[in-house]
Amino acid sequence: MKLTRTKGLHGTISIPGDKSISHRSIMFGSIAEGTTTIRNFLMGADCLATIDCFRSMGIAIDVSDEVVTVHGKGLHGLTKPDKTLDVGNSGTTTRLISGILSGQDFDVTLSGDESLNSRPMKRIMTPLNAMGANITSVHNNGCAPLSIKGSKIKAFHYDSPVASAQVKSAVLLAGLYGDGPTSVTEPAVSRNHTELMLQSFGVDVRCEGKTATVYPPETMTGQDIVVPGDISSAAYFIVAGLITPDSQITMKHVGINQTRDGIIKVCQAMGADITLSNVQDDNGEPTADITVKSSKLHGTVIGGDLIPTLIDELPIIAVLACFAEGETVIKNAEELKVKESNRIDLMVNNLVRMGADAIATEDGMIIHGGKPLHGISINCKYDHRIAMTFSIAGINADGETVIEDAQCVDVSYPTFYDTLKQLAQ
Ligand code: SPQ
Repeated sequence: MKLTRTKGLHGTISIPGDKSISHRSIMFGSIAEGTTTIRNFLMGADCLATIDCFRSMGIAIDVSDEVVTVHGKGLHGLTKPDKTLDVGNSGTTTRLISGILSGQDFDVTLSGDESLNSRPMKRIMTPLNAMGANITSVHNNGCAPLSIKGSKIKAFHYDSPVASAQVKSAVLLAGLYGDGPTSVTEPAVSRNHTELMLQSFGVDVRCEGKTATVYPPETMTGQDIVVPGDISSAAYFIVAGLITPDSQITMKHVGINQTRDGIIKVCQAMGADITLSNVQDDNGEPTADITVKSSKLHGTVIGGDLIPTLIDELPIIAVLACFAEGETVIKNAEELKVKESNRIDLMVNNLVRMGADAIATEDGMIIHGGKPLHGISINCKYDHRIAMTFSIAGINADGETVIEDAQCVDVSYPTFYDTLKQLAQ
């Protein structure tokens, strides 16, 4: 994909469904009784991997343009797949499904692509095995492929060392099969879609401060779900609208759950012209239309409890910082190193190649904004968020930017380049 400077971005767009919520809707629909319908489901490669995994375990899932229908078979209705489950590039699929598979009465192996199979899995193996699960790393390196032998699950409390929704969700989902309540306390609250959606499926889930507790249900009941637009996908156009001169973009029906809305707070702190309207609620998930206009921005400090609320947006926030006056510091974000790529290194190295004043730190980066960027050719290590981030940088840089592996945007935003083109017309 080749990108050059764009004059201005204008228009109103809808944003594809939230990836985190789409995954969970398939998983919970599969282990609920009856039918779950899902509208605005994200047809990205990661969520399609989740569908394939549950189909391999005997769940009928109908996919049409308008609606995905999951014919759930209840908490104990999954059947042993006849092959290794292929989780593709998706950390969410791997970690959440491991929680569910821990409590089944069959054994399974799961594996993904090269990037997925190098991401840390001990963070879920440790608490799940402490609950009675039997999960081993096939190559004994703490990574997938994972072998999971179905086991009896005990009630458990986990003090998680990391603010991670995937760790929290893995433990809570195994807890559905426990012999008593299971709780997780996090250092900072991570996204709470698992808690909210389990509640809507009829499960007793209680949240107090940084602790979430699940009480094992007798059954779960299929639901009708409307997936909000993904704020992590909207983030590229939020930033594009703010840094591209002469722009105004409205994004309809975007999820603004307060465990995900850190990017809005950061934009406000940097002086952005960003407004929210038409605030609504879908199954406990708040949504709004977000409008941004080209803005004069200044640097800020991003760290602490804010980090889990914008962890996936930090690459595009780094680009925002390049167009802000003064210094932006991103700290407490060491989790960026264990995503689809090492997002600290990949961001800083390539921003510097484009002419930015950016340095990597142990737990984040420091950027001094205001230096003009120039186009380069970038290998994004097949990380969808890096590809979209440098595309937005590319339309605000001199010369030509080439995204070598641009197709990786299919993981979370297959129509990203069409939408960018539409806004630039
Ligand atoms: O699913 P995957 O590959 O881990 O995707 C990412 C992403 O950028 O899309 C992370 F690389 O999102 C995670 C997110 O970082 C999705 C997620 C979830 O749905 O529970 C939670 C976050 O990860 P974590 O480890 O902080 O819980």
